[in-house]
Amino acid sequence: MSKTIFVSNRLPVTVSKNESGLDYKESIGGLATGLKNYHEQGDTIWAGWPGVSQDDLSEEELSSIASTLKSDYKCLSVPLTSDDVEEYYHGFCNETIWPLFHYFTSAVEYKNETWEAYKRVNRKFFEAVDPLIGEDDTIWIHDYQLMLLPQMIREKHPDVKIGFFLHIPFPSFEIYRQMIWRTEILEGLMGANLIGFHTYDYVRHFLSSVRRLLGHEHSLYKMQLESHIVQVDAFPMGIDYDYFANTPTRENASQETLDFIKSTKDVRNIISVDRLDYTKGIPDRIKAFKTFLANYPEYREKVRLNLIIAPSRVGIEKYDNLKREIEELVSEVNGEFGTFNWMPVWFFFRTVSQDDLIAFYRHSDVLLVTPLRDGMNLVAKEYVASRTDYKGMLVMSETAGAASELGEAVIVNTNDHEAIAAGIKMALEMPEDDKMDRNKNMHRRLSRYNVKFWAEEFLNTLHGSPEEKIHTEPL
Ligand code: GDG
Repeated sequence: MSKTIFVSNRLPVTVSKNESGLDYKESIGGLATGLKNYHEQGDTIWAGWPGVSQDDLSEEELSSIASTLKSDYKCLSVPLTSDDVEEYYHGFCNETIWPLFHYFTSAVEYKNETWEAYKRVNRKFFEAVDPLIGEDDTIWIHDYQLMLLPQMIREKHPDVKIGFFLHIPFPSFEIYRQMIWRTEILEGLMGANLIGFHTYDYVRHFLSSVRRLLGHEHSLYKMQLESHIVQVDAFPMGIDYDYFANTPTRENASQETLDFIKSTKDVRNIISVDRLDYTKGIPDRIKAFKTFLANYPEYREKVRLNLIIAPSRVGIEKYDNLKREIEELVSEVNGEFGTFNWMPVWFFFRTVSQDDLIAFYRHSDVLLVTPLRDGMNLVAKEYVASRTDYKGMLVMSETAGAASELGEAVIVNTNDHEAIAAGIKMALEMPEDDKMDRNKNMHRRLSRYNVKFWAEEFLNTLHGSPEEKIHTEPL
């Protein structure tokens, strides 16, 4: 019987080791929640690194993790050493690919050792997955950590269906060509039968790099190679709309969050939610809020910015410096504009539960999402879906993938603080019926193109089924 194998760097469950033993927790993030239902119901196996280095574990712990993941979660553990994590994940993935693909070219580091580690770890994933592969199986590989894996699998299993989805932007050719190992990476990806991106811009950029670096022309998004046909297309990832729209706030949110919400009901609330990352544009967002308070003094004491930032890539210098920069900017705004009765910016450096997040979304008049670059940005979609009263308004930068789907939001240039300030004002003052109309349109789209639709559309296209994707946008 055929099965589907998902492969991603991290699993939908994260293992950690503490004094009382091994702990298993659901992973946070769009991919984990997105494919969860599929994985729970279908004939699937999910392969990935469980989140704890193998050198921190005894032989017994390693085999206990492998068997628990297999029996309780249908997952295959791909063990990585702390050197792998350091050189491949922190190194090549996060110091080379991540900044380059998000257009932060001056932050990119090119090191032969980390490239070697990237190849080595992609091979480890191959060796872990290889014994599972049957000739009728489908393999769906996710994201920038595993771009060499499709070709490794293709060489050994020429007839299996291999899909690849990139969750981050694919940059324009002028940016991508700066990558030293640009050809090897493209060749790795071209082992897939289907390569998916969030937007048509990324599809175009990818096809242009393939044409200029590998010489393959496409016809209607398809390229005929000697061994197989590669199809490339846009599959904008959706969210679990029903969950965000229908979860009752009061039953599931924590008392602390409900008390917080009660205490802020007399001011207009602006919220922003991100992982700590320099691509998310957090310093510019705080500066823009400062401009808002300077330009529109009538809003002082009447509005507050709740900045929720989830810790990410802790211990890495760039990220620690970013946190300090944010702290300084927050104190600067609070020092300059705060009064004895009012603090303009509230900064929370922690993760909150998904139900608390929904409570925050529902309570906020505006969600401010201003990434410098973002593959999609699911937070924007979750906010709109959670506000089933249609009374919130999204202010979003044009450089988030989600901006091409949520055109009814207030769209701004993230570098233009004056424009963001004016956008906040516009969102706060938008007439109710205008806001309702815009939100209803966005709700219709989000409920139809939800995460289930996304996964099914990708897999149907990969299988070349009758529901195969029909192009709606020209290249
Ligand atoms: C990558 C791409 C693309 C955040 N803080 C908390 C929390 N979250 C959840 C959000 C959302 C997810 O994490 C973040 O997703 P994003 O899409 O905003 O961003 P990335 O993590 O950078 O994801 C991105 C995505 O992949 C999917 O393809 O959209 O462009 O960079 O679901 O709700 N969840 C909880 N507590 C938090 O504190 N529970």
